[in-house]
Amino acid sequence: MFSRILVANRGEIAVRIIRTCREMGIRTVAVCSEADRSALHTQIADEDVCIGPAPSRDSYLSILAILSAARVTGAEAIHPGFGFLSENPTFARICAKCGIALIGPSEKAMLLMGDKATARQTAKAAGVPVVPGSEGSLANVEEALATAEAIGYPVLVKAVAGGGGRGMRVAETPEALHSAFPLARAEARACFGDDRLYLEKYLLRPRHVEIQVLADRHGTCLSLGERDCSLQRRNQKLCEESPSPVLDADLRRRMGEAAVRLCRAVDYEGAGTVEFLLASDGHFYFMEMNTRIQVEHPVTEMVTGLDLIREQIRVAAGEPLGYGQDDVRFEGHAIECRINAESADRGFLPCPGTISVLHVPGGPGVRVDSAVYQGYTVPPYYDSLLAKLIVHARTRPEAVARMRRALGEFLIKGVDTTVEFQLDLLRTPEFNSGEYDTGFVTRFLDNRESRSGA
Ligand code: MV4
Repeated sequence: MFSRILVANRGEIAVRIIRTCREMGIRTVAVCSEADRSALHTQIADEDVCIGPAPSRDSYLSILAILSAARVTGAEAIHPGFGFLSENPTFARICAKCGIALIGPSEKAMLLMGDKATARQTAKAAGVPVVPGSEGSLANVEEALATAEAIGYPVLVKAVAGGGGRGMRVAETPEALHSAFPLARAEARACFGDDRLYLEKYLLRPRHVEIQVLADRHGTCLSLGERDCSLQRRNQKLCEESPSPVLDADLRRRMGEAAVRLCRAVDYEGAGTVEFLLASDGHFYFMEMNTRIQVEHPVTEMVTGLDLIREQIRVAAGEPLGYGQDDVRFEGHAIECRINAESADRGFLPCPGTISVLHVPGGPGVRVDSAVYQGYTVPPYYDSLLAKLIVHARTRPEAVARMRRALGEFLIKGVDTTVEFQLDLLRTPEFNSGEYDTGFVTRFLDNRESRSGA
């Protein structure tokens, strides 16, 4: 097992990783930017190295600075968390060359899944259902029009280098596709430096249901069940839950088996997430795979009783998982609400500043993953996630009641937060019945604005 791990991240996920390392008796090295010298992750790690100025590109995204920090502190492994370098195949390759273990999948798996057109083809070849669409990337607008003609409108143009919804365009007609194609291409080139596009049939009001997978290098690959992440605003997840209110045991098994087939096809190692779109008729389709630990992983931890960071570290050190699919048991219901430093009534504008008062909820079945403390100043340079509030209870209605109670206890002063907005979402009939889809939050917000006369 590793004796020292460098955590190449900041905020709540860095704190989350350091906590597990401490329980495993592994020493931790935090890296921080000049803006994060008083951040919690910097303070609680065994050692810390300042790796550069506040902007991410000069610190948390600097491969050279991070590998230098690992070298000088003698770290044998790096945990990348999520975002930043976590899905960067170049970083994976350089870590391997330097003899430093990257806690995550291989460069090859990152390359195959990072290219969304290749990921689609790999899924299809592995017998995983994909949305009807193009084979690989589209050479030109004529090929897009021919593909759309074959599968029928509406269609969705997506960037091969995209993911998470960036650079997508819907077209209802050939005329619309004709004008959307060059716009999407320019956008993809500007955003990702890669203008390749692919096309899918646009599904109406699907749910976003993702499968957590875990694989070791000894041939064990397991599904840890699903998370329903349909409550999103502009591709930002707001609230996630497991189990999904709409999956039965049979659908769960079939989606889990499909996710495991894809992972086996790319020799996947570690924790990963296979995202599916679930149509209202019960058909599910592969969307993309995330080759990292995800923000919402605690939801799966609560229902399975596993520590996913611990499992990631064990697998990266070469240990076998030591249990099989039948040993994975799901208990109760878990919900996560993301609390951001944002003004919900100003279009979710980020709201950095100093937290003057902080009271964190507690009590039975309540977990808070956060890196803030009273007196902490939220810097303007990074994303605005302040805390993840996770509850676990025996049934969904009990979990919802527990989340309401816990949100009501949360006291954060000095910055605007999304606590009240989350309470409003939890009061809707759609959330309470579990009958919501990926369009629900936008419809809810549109209604709300028209009511308030905005
Ligand atoms: C789709 C779709 C409908 N049909 N693809 C948005 C995030 C990105 N990962 C893919 N997304 C979508 N892809 C097809 N063929 C609808 C969405 C979508 C969505 C997906 C998940 C969660 C929220 C969403 C909100 C709007 C659109």
